[in-house]
Amino acid sequence: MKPSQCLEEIAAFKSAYKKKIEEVSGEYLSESSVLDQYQALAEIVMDKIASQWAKTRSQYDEIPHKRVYLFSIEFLIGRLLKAYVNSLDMEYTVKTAMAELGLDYETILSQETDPGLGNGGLGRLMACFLESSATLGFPFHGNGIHYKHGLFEQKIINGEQVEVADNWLRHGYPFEIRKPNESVVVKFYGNLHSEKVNGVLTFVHENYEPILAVPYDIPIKGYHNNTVNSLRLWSAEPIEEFDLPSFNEGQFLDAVRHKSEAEAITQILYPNDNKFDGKQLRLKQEYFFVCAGLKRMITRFKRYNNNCLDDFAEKICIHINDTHPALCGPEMMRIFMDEEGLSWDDAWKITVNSLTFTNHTVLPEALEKWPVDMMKFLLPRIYMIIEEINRQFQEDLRIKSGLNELQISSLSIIQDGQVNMANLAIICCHSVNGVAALHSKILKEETFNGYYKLFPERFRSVTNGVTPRRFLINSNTGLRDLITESIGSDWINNLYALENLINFKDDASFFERFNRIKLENKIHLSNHIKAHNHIDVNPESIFDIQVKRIHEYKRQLLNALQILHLYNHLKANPDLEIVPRTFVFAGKAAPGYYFAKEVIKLINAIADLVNNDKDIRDQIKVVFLANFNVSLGEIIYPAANISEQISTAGKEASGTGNMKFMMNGAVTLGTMDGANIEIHEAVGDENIITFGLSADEVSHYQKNGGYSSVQIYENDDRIQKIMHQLIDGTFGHLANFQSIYDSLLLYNDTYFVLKDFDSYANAQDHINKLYQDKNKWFEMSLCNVAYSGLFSSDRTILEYQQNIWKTL
Ligand code: GP0
Repeated sequence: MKPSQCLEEIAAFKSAYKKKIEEVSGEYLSESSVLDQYQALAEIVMDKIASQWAKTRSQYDEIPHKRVYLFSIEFLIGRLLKAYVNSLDMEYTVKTAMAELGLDYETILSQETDPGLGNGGLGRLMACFLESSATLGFPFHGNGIHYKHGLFEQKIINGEQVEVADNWLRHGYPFEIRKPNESVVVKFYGNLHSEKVNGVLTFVHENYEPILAVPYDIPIKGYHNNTVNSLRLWSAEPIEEFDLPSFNEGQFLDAVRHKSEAEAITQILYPNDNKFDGKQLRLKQEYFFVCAGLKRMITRFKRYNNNCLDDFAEKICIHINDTHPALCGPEMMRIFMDEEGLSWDDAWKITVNSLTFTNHTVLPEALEKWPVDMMKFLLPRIYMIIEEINRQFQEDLRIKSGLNELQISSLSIIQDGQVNMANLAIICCHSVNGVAALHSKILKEETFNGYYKLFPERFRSVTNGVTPRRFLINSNTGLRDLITESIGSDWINNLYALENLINFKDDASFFERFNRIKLENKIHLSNHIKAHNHIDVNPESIFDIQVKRIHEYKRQLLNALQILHLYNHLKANPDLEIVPRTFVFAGKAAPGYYFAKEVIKLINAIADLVNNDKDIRDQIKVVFLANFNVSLGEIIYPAANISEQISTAGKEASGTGNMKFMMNGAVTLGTMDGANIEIHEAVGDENIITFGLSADEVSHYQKNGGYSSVQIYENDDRIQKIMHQLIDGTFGHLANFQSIYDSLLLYNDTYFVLKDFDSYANAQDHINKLYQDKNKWFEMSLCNVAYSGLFSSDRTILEYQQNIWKTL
């Protein structure tokens, strides 16, 4: 753009913005609040997006590419305003205009709520998929739930997690459009009766409870292109505001009850990560968005395909994100048979040929199993179809597989009075994939081995990825500009081009700038820490960071115990000099997860001990940042030197935080688990620090009754000392970590914390040495950025397109 054009654009923006402020607030700019200023900017941006949105929709309709619908119970989209501005290529205009108007752009952006419509990795991955697909210009739409309250807000009070209800819709949400005319009725409970219609046995659902599903659409804008896809979130409402008959009878409370029971379905996101919690309301949520999403999509498909469903599976792919939307299988069967009049066999062909499924965990406690009685009561027709799918599947096995009855029943969808949702998903989908190479291997060899032997061709692997637009380009502008100045801008749409950065590994001025950018990002995080935790940290220290959900298998405990040991070591050796370290933690624990909450408490107790001990001379600092969410992540990832990825091997399906850190130049300290293995392969042994048991070793111990943690304890003074400190009043007479002590020694340390302790402590020691060599560390950090190309979700989406959705 010519400078004169640029000036014109800025002037035009300024006058449009001033006008918009008046529209949204009825005040002049000078009188407006920051919230008004945010609202006005959001509306201007939405106006720009709306026209591209309409255009994308009509182009998709004209040229009917195969489209993919992604069903997920979580979409953790993060704040959108900055992402929209940058994807519209308006960053310069908006920033300059704001500055000229005397406004602070960052403050305006911070007015936006961060919608917490997901728990962690799984929901965030879906948001990355949406962004990458739009950037690739590919028709891909999300279907999920419009939770009134997203994931709780975490406060840390007296060192403990306190949950506060989230209210992301408090000031309204400018990026969604309610579409009441596209509402759908979803039916729960009731009973079935069968009748012959034209000689065909049909099932009629009676006495059900109807609930209205109302969609809200959020635009998903591609980066620097004209594609705008949609994320459709369904909200539950009563069919009529008040149940008139009861109202007229004067039973006011009954009438209101109906309304609140309907709305309850989409009131709140269940706050569990990697854990199944079999509440009936959750099952209602699962069916609710599956039914509404499919119904709308099939209606639309018929409209554009002369009412004919024949080539549905050639034109549509429905992707099931984990098993939460696995009722897509039976629900499609129901719609095709009961509403569209197809035969079982025709309906089944279309169903299986259009459905694909991703598994995200092998933890047994996370696998969904619904009690048959609950499902039958809530969804009588769906349960009946599941029974029939299962009957036919088993019948088929008897004829074709040569398996015995015991083997056949081990593959049943219904077992011990429960519906096994993973089994349902595998049987209803033509593709099943894991999210990293090791994870997919475990699925084939262990978790789903029986099915793998039956349908080897269904099983695939696609390693996760993250969008570089959100996690590097928009959140680490210093590094972004340095990269673009060094290698041009191709990398933004082809992350593999980052490899060209290797040419700068001996370039002194690049070295200097690269380090300065990291330091600036660390200062930025230090300011956040100061403002929120009132702790002074040294930006020159090593920033060693573990941010993710708090979970035993992720082993925040291992990190905490190692810090306690390091503290003991410094106390015992008062003259010892180490490279100063700042250990940063953040992450939420499920409200009912006692142990995880104890770990948070322990981390904060260690922080108090260490940060306030003069003997430590500020050589180490420990910080627990409250309320980890996407926005906080955007401040944290660019500031990290060390990325802690220390799960018990075999337990973390992939991890995606590991990729976000890597892109920003942090060096992984990790176990050989999930995508860490692929990061290791990409950067080479030199540029990652690995430690601990392998997945095979863990699995070997597990099959042989575990290992003896007591034996390790008895032979290691360091471990004896820290174990005692958990219960001897070190953290004050009120803080006693008996449950942690017991889990490690009495209950034999299920997650191999003590087993890996020595190897982890050595790795930490090694880092202390490595970091002192500034050139070496720079090279390691640079290699991590340079080889992060593989971990772009653009690559992930292309693989799904090629191998799974067959849309290329
Ligand atoms: C997996 F089963 N994940 C689940 C779940 O309930 N929640 C969730 O976030 C995560 C995995 O733990 C993961 O390893 C993975 O990368 C992510 O799903 C996306 O595949 C954490 O990063």
